[in-house]
Amino acid sequence: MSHINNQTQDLYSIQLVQDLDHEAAATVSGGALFLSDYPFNTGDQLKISGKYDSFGSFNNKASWYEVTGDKDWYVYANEYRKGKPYVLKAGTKGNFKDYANNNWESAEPKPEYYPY
Ligand SMILES: [Ca+2]
Ligand SMILES: [Ca+2]
Repeated sequence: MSHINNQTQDLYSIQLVQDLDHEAAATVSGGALFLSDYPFNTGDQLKISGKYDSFGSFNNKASWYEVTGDKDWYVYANEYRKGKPYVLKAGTKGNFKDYANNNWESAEPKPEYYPY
């Protein structure tokens, strides 16, 4: 009985360590993508630090962005990162215009190797 309990605790510990590693890795390599509803970082804001299948109520709202950290980000005009990604370069910020304005619905840090 005590053997089973120990095993359960071990598995839990392992899971916890993996989660921490995951988060630490994302922080180091990904930075973050900041979005706001109105130009010049005004209105509702959304901070993204990993893969997003959908911005939810923030879909088709972003009119401004800032990329912190040293990784580029991909944003998509559809949910679930479908279609062609639009690249937001590391260290840049600005207002979205025309097609890019009020269109983004999902995002991810640019993968190391992308099949495009
Ligand atoms: Ca907007
Ligand atoms: Ca859209």
